[in-house]
Amino acid sequence: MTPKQQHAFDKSAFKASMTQHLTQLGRTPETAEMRDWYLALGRALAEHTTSDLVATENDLAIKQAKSVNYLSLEFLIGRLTGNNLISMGLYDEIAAVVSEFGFGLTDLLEQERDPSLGNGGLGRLAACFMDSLAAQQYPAVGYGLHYEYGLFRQSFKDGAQQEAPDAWREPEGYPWEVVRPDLAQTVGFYGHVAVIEENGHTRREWVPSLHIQAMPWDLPIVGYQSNTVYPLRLWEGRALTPFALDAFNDGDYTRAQQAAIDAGNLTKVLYPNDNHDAGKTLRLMQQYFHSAASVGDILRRHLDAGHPLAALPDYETIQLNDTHPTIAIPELMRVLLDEHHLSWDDAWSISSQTFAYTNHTLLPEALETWSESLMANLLPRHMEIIFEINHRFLQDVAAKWPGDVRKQQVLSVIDDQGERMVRMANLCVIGSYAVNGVAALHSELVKRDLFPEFDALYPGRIQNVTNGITPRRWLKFCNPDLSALISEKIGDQWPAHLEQLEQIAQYADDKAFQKAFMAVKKRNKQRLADWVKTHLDITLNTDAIFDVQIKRLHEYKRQHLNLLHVISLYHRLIHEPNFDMTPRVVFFAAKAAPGYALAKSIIFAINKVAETINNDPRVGDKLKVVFIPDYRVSMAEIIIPAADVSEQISMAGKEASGTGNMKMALNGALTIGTMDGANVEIREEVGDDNIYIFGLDVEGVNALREKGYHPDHEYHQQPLLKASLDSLLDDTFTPGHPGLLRPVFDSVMASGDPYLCLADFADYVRAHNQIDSDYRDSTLWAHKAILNTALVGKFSSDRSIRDYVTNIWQLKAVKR
Ligand code: 26W
Repeated sequence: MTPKQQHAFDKSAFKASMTQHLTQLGRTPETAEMRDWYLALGRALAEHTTSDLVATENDLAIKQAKSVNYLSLEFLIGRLTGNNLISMGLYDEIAAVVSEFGFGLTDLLEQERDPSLGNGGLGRLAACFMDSLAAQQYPAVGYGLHYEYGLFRQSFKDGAQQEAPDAWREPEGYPWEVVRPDLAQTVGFYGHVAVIEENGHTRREWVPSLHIQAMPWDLPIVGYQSNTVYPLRLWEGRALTPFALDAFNDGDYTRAQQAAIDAGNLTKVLYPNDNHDAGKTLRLMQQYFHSAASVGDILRRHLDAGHPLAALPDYETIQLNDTHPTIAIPELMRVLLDEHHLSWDDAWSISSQTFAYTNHTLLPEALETWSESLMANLLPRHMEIIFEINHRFLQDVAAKWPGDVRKQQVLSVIDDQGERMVRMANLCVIGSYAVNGVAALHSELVKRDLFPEFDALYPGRIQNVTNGITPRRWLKFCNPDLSALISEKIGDQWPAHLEQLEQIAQYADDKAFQKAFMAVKKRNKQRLADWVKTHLDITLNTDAIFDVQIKRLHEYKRQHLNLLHVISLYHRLIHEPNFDMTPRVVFFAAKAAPGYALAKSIIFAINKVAETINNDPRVGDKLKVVFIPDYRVSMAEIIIPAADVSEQISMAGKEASGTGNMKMALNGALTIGTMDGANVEIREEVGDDNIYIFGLDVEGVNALREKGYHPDHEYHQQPLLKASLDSLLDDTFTPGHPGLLRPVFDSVMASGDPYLCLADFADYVRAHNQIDSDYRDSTLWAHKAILNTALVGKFSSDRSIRDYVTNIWQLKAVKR
């Protein structure tokens, strides 16, 4: 079949297929409900993507080409149906089919539960990268875990976060996934290392005492207009039965029993921590399970294609998405040494040319370390291999810096100050041929502050690849009106060539275009306002500035700085008779890790402040505060097109990149932000006049720390700040219950304000005042908003992927 024939759409056959799938659900067109129709649609479409997936997998040209294997514990893919329809070029055809059955396609798409198989930025980035790999046809496989429960569902009870499990697959299963039992792997745990004598040689071999089956589920990553479907292969843990009792010695037996209970739970839940390493055994088990199954599958593909083991780096590269899959390095070494009997040097040469590592955070509490005793118990052979890697590495260090014990201490994989810990980031840098940060500033800080000695030891190894976002989901799909307006002006090739958006800059002062652009924004604001009315019963004024902060709740992201600004506006509205402000709606959406007390306190405080302000008749519709619960990809798709202002206000040096900043700028929002992460590069692209930069930069932060920072000085010197903070202590926002918001107050006072909210407050208020006045000049604002959309083409994840391909992976596109 030629590609054309393959994609020719046969409407009546497709309708028959949908009806057939309804039958399999035990329904008829007469009895079927909306959900059944959605499931039938998904399953009918999945027939096509599955056959394209298998065809892609068996494509000889792909088997002969080099592939990237993207290893990530998180893939935050969002709903697939709408996006896949766009990629398949079938959106309008299917809308017609669905309407003949009596439904609207958008209503049907709303039935899909988000697969929330990630926490935040890192997981969403992995999803954008898979999209861009498929769109540009760079051979790729994504490897992740098939969590039974995705990230918890969030609701609020009296303002406090409640968590509920997210059974995203529902009883009928997820229509897009297909189980691949023929590709199952077996993964070992615990046990001991056997020393085997063989014709004069001794070799070491791991004898695990527990085996767990890794069952792969494939989700289709459909390339935009590319006829290529790559697998996102998610491993599910299953207990292997029957239980091989005789394989255990007495000592291992009970432990293995206990472990078997864990085994059933292995891929039950996604760890909800974002940027915080909790060091739990089950998490290390998940990581090893993921790594071992993925390495096993990569080697199977490589050997099945007929390639020699030694040629692995020519055909496969393995990208480690942060340190979470680091254990894949000693696992590949173990397989090469113990199962294929390669020499250490040969195995190390293969392994160290195969792996590359991306660092996504500098926060010390996020840098993974595992206790050596825990690892030696769970993975005894891997621990030996890690020691050997480290031993050889420290010899190199000693050769480079003779007698420098401090260098050996900081570079060693083992941290032996206190309980001995394995530093996963060090293992990654040593075992990879490339390391990258995710924005220019972040990569510089990785070199300068996190890994200066590694940078000296391996010059050029640490690189930058600035993050990006897929323009298919984050403009074409989520903002159809703006997409149509853009296509009217510059044609419809921009979703695959985002730099073309630059051509709309010439319309930034065109009155008719400004009007159309702002009319689209207004409709998107109305769509969000309708959602808020329906779900939260808050009435919003769409002439107000829609000021948006949507991201995980973390102290370093400073949602509480935003909150202080909100409180200051409220204070002025009440206490300054002449105070006037442009009407504003401040939106928050954020989940807090369930064990992160301060993050939960900040959520509670935002909700209480919102309740008070929204119900105070003196405020009217000048100011509203909306906390949208259960932030997720499908919610972002509604919020982002409606944003006027994008809050990117982390303390400088702490946000590695940010990607929400890119999404909102692309949809015509103006950023208020610090000189942090990718904000720096957004400013470079859109120009100083079209972004609101405030606060201390990295040097300023360091200088202030050096000099000594005293938040109480700010408190006493800035009356508006003081008044705002004091209202957290009295009962302004918690009538009859003063003190409930004290944890937030204490975080910036008694606890020393570690992220310098108070130091940046005054300049933040100044920037917001500028926004307030600029927004009133609707021509000026339209000009700025259009230029944001026009000038952020650099942040397409297609460009990020090309950077990886050229500077790191060395892949060639395979056109199908
Ligand atoms: C071990 C616990 C844990 C879990 C997740 C530690 C660290 C993480 C992630 C690395 C946190 C994360 O998502 N980082 C974000 O990555 C994005 C994609 O590169 C960046 O845009 C964000 O700035 C960064 O915070």
